[in-house]
Amino acid sequence: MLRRHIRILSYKVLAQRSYHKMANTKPFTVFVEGNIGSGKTTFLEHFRQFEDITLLTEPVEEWRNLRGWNLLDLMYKDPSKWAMAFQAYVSLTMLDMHRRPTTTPVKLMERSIYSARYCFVEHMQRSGILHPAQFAVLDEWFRFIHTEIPIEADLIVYLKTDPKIAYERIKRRARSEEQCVPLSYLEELHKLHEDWLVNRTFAECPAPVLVIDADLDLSQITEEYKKTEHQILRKA
Ligand code: DCM
Ligand code: MG
Repeated sequence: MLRRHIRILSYKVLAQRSYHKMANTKPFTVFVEGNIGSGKTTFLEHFRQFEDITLLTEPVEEWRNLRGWNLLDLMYKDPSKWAMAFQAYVSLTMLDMHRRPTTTPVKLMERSIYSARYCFVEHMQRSGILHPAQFAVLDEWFRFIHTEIPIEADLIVYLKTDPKIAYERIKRRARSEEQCVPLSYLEELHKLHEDWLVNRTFAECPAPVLVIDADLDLSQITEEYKKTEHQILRKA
């Protein structure tokens, strides 16, 4: 009897130990957030030089090719018809990225399920692109994911950009689907990012925020990116 009791106790200790081991191996997770054209991909590329870091770029190619359909293009061409389907698919693909197992101690991820909800879906709701019933479905999905699936972040890097600069960059990079994007859309998205991450007047912020001046051009921005290395790679 006593032996059995001891055995049960030692199983418990082992279970606790392996739980702590798992907890300790959870990567330091960073979301890179910012407007369209704020340089998120360039920021991630800067970190490619380091070992022991997992870089997860936004799954734009999946949005451009779902069984042959370009949802990104459909959404920009006819938002009131396609915004719902597009954002539903964005949520699914982002959730897949959040849950992707990593073996490195640091994980850097372009955007998150949070910015999808608090910036893009929010804009589509406020501007009337989404019918209130469509918005309700997306919001219920978000709430369910948020409460049932742990999506944790340790840091948010916010690439703060003047919408006019973001607009010029979008014109320059010439992604075909985005050529119709007006400056006013970028201004509205900028305001939502600011309210969410800086002013904190809207929605919860899932991690501490590091604000980067992302207006600088490519020759100077590397210096700005370098300033974040310490916090992201957590060197002593
Ligand atoms: N996008 C969107 N809704 C989201 C996430 C992204 O409409 N929840 C769009 C904005 C861009 C494209 O996808 O046109 C890729 O984003 P970026 O270029 O900012 O990485
Ligand atoms: Mg990008």
